[in-house]
Amino acid sequence: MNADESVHLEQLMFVDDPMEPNEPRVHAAWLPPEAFRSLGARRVLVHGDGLLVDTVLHEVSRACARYGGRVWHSPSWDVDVDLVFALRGADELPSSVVRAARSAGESALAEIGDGGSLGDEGFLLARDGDVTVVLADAPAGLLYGLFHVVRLCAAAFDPERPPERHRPALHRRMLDHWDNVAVHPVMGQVERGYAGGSIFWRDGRPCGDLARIREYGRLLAASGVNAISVNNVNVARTEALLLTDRLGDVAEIADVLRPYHIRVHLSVTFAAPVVLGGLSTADPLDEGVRAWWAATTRTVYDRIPDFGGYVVKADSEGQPGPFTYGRDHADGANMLAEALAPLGGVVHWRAFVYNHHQDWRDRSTDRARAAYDHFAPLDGRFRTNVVVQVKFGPVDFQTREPVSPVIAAMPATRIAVELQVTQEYTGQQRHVCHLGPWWSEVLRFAPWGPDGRAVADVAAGESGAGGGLVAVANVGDDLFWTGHPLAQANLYTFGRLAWDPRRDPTAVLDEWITLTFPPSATADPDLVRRTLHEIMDDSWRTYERYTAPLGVGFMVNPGDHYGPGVDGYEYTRWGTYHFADRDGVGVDRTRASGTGFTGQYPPYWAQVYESLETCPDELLLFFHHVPYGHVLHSGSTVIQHIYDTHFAGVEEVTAMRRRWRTLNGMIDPAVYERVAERLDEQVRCATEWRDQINTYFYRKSGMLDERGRDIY
Ligand code: GCV
Repeated sequence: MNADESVHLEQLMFVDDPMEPNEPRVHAAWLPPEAFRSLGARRVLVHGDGLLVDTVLHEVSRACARYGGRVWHSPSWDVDVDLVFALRGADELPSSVVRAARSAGESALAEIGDGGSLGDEGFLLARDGDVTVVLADAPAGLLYGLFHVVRLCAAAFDPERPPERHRPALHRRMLDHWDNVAVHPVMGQVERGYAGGSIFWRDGRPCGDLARIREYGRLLAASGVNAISVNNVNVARTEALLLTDRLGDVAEIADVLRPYHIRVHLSVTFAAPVVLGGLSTADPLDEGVRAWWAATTRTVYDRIPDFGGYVVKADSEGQPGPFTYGRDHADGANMLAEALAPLGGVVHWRAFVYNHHQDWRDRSTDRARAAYDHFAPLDGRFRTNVVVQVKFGPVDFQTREPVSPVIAAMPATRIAVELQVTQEYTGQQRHVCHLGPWWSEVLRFAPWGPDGRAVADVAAGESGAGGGLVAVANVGDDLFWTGHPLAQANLYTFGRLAWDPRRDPTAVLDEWITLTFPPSATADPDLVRRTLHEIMDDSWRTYERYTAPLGVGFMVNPGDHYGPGVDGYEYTRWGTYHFADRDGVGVDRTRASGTGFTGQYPPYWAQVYESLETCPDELLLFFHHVPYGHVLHSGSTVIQHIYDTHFAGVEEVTAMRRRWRTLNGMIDPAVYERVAERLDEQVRCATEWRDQINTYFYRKSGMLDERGRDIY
């Protein structure tokens, strides 16, 4: 590639206009200007009013200014157009094209059936002769319809395109930022953040780059996300003040994100009445405490009328909570819910509660049991604006875990399922690990057995009243947002699966590839697409192959959770053990002889997991302690499986790096270099995992690799 081509590629991939001229530019991620080419070359009519319609208008105008199209906003004369965005309730216009477009939209909706409702966020896309029509009941639907047109590119204008209606399966599609306002002495600016500092906070103050926050909102809206919480669930002194003295800082973020239909939530400390209000107690049943929360919450809504609500981590890993006052989680959550209810807010109360002061000698305590033991008995006691937010697995965002039994245990409670986009345990954005297939597996899992409802159905709830899907965010102030440019795909995929959990994650990845690496911006689009799929499609399973085997989990370095530390947590208080000895490995969680965790599942899975005959290989060591010679359903022994997968994992990573190198000169050089550098680290780290895991189990078991490969 010559220098001119390189400059050209760079211009196509980076955003310049929304950024302050003196700020470092930021990667455009899945919204490069080029992705708007097809839309921007059209004649577009936008009909409707309001903040979000203005956003649509602004986006379309910007695209048209760049690519030669034209835009009209509710014109009172007839115009020839290719594309109409119209709100169903907007005033009639003396424009035949709008009338025709609307009536075509209405007939298409009638054809689709189901009362023709598009809801608060849905939209219809239909063709009317030569015109593409996007119709919505509410402005948010038009915004989502706009990004759908962007994703479709030329296909949005295909005369043969049948009408389609889109409505999100889940009402709340939320990202939790574990961003600290003040730099934490151990966790830094962003807890478990792998992409530089925070985009919201820097050294105790707002970071002030509102243009960047706006750009973030834009990206999130294009993926389908509609809510964020702006600070860490571990709330320290400075962060606590966001609720009161520093509410203005939160309001500023809310103002910037509002045009992209993103509601802001806040993590609060349960001890706020004491630490901020000067009360002597935070007892949820105390009248003074309730009055304090009610008054404080009213002040929040005075300043941020569309405020989403509170996120709370209570009685967990040292955070304060109702236990101090002899109350339970329902008492605590309901008190906050009571303050939020009249104002339309919700409290996301996290179920990540366990004893982090365990004694490893005590084999009867099982961290996996904890969330269920704490929360299942409380089902039916939570107010309707409480959302119990449950990590998808019973332990802690591992590369492989069973689905948390809490999800099926609280039919009378609104449940949100929590995923982790930030790659705390999945390579920390130094490794390629595309999580879409893993999340898809979790969301499709049917906790009551194959014919029952899926996890996604629980999160959606009856008539959409569920708690939704939440994930810990992975962005920072890094040039590429996510440190590893390919980790952007995880953020995008989260939003798209939250919108429609049934989507094929590979198709979502393909969509991300098309947007992020527009075919027109590369000399060989097929090579780019194919190579990215080859590298990313199976990368989560590759990561699993070279790390902790067969669902046993952890085995990471304590503290930073990066790289192998097979016995790192084995004798600690955190309750994450593998119990490997000379004869075997794994955690006996059966009812027959172990901790009884299998009994927390509805009968179908309780039975499947209980029995060695039926327990799936990939979760074997999560549920059972077995000898190294135990034969898996795959036909391999446990020990040979460990050796084989670890050698295979490193080979796959080496192949990823080789494949990536074929893209040199095909894509933006900055992206190329960043990924290349991270793949070198991935090869190094995967090799370290392979050698430590294989050597550890060889030394424990004394059993040779049947293929005689190097083990130390
Ligand atoms: C925000 C894990 C992480 C912690 C995190 C916690 C949580 O334990 O290591 O950093 O704290 O999960 O989800 O609250």
